[in-house]
Amino acid sequence: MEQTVISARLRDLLARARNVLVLTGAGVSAESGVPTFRGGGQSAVWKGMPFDVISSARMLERDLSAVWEWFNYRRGLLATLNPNPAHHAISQWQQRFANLSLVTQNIDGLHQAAGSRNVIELHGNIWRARCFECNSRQELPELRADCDVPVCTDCGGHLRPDVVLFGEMLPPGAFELAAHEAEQCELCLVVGTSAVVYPAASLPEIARAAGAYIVEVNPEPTPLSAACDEVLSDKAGEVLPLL
Ligand code: BV8
Repeated sequence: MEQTVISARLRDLLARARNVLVLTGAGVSAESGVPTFRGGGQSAVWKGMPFDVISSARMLERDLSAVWEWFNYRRGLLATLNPNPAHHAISQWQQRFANLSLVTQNIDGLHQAAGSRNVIELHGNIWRARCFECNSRQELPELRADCDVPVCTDCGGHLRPDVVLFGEMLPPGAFELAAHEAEQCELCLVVGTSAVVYPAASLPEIARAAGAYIVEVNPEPTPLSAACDEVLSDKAGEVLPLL
């Protein structure tokens, strides 16, 4: 495989930039063994259901225990996996840039496991649950074989995964903060996302409109590629440590 070419412009920006925004998707965790989503297109990901059906607000209303079974399965898988060189490279950038904003669509917690702090989790976190009644958040243990619905230790109400499902609003303030950082950044790195889920996919567009240099890291082209200043079409775990 020929070495990924990093342009002189990007090298210079990496040397001078103060405000850097990194947006990540499932692809940054692929080399850790976390399955990506669209790799499967609209095909079924769980018991004959496409991803944006089982992970939807409608499914939560219709069959909460099925949603828990799906997230228990994924937590069981994630419990055996570790951050990869892409996660570690990004966590080191916190010391490198004056203001590094890390915005992720991932719910796997691998950025934090690699040492990244103040991660803006646009779509929540699989290791937490939230109470329907009192809205309190609770940390979740690794493995729950059963699929019945856990109850809130504060009020006894039913808990739900503390993730953003399709058709649900993002956590209050999360997107607004990310959009603000996108407007301020000089360099925006978009790593491992198919850039089709909104409003997350609008962040690079906001950064670009504000004059930032947009770099995509993805072995496959995406709807965003044509709008990028530079595309590093390779695996994040191989490219990010080179930057
Ligand atoms: C909302 C948590 C307001 C749950 C997730 C505008 C236009 C069209 C549709 C909409 C729109 N606005 C809203 C919508 C609807 C919807 C949406 O965007 N639908 C899509 C399908 C078109 N958005 C919503 O519902 C959002 N909410 O808008 O609320 C509202 C409310 C009420 C009514 C109306 C509006 C909420 C969206 C969040 C849903 N929750 N996750 C869970 O995980 O189960 S989304 C989930 O899917 C992820 O978080 C992520 O966002 C997305 C998956 O995308 P990626 O992460 O990019 O992963 P993917 O597999 O697709 O791609 C991986 C990429 O990595 C590939 O390109 C591959 O080539 C690359 N790759 C692979 N290996 C590597 C690699 N790259 C680098 N290195 C490697 N080694």
